[in-house]
Amino acid sequence: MFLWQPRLLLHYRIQQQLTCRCVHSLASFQQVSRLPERKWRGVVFPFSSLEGHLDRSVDRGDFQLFHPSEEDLQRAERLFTPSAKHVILYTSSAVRMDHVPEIQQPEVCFIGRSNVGKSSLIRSLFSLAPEVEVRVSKTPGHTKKMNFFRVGQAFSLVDMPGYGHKAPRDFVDMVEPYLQARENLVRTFLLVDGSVGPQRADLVAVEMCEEFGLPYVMVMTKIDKVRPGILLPHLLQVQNLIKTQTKYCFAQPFLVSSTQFSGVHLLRCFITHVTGNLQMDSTTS
Ligand SMILES: Nc1nc2c(ncn2[C@@H]2O[C@H](COP(=O)(O)OP(=O)(O)O)[C@@H](O)[C@H]2O)c(=O)[nH]1
Ligand SMILES: [Mg+2]
Repeated sequence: MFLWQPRLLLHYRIQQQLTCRCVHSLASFQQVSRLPERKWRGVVFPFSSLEGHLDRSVDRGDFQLFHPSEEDLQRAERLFTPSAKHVILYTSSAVRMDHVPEIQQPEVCFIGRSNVGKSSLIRSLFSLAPEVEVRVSKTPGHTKKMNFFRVGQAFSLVDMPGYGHKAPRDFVDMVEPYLQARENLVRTFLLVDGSVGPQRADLVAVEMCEEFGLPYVMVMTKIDKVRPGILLPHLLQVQNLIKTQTKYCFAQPFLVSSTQFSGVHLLRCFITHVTGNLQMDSTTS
């Protein structure tokens, strides 16, 4: 019996490694705020790391419209932290509007080209609840269903099938009717790959949001993949697009990296705010 114990221990450790869904050290604002000031500001407000590379003539105002305090960020984080009374979970998937769950709470949804990083971003938003199952695929067009998540009684969140490569029908059949008919939808997040900039399919999505008159926000993903010299022109392209061709888009494009957690805390706070769970005095949305 004694002889078997080390093996049992090893077996237990391997099992633990297989089942352990550890929380990343940058996942929580509370942890990040312990970093040196410049570093945590760079993680929480990614624009602050880019600002120095911008020409002086560029107006910085639009990039910092939503600028919550540390206290707001902390309050928002509580909503993304599960407890016995505040359960965060994947609830269901739907392929048609008549399969969509009836929900009273405000809802936000994430749309964008296949592979832009929708599921990864949702997984990092929910990283403080690692038991929430968000599937991230290696193959483009994997998310062919609308996947619904519930954050306690506060709001629900939807991961949408991607448009573009291999998935145009899913988009027309599911996403468009959803966007037009969903009454509790308070904000749509349109994701654009920050490492490649806006593509033709993204412009079509912008036109669609405008046609439907949806309040939406543009989010640039994968900002860790490229250096500022490449990312900045893409950001300015998006800003110009918002300024010149949109009426319903929030003026500030958000920047995120799901792998580095950059911009994720800020986005949590914005979602908390637009779903009516965080009152703020000094910000426009
Ligand atoms: N470097 C980097 N890769 C990312 C990031 N977000 C997503 N990816 C990768 O991009 C691919 C597509 O991501 P996924 O979330 O499945 O995209 P979706 O099809 O829009 O849901 C995956 O291989 C991810 O690992 C990011 O912020 N940084
Ligand atoms: Mg996906």
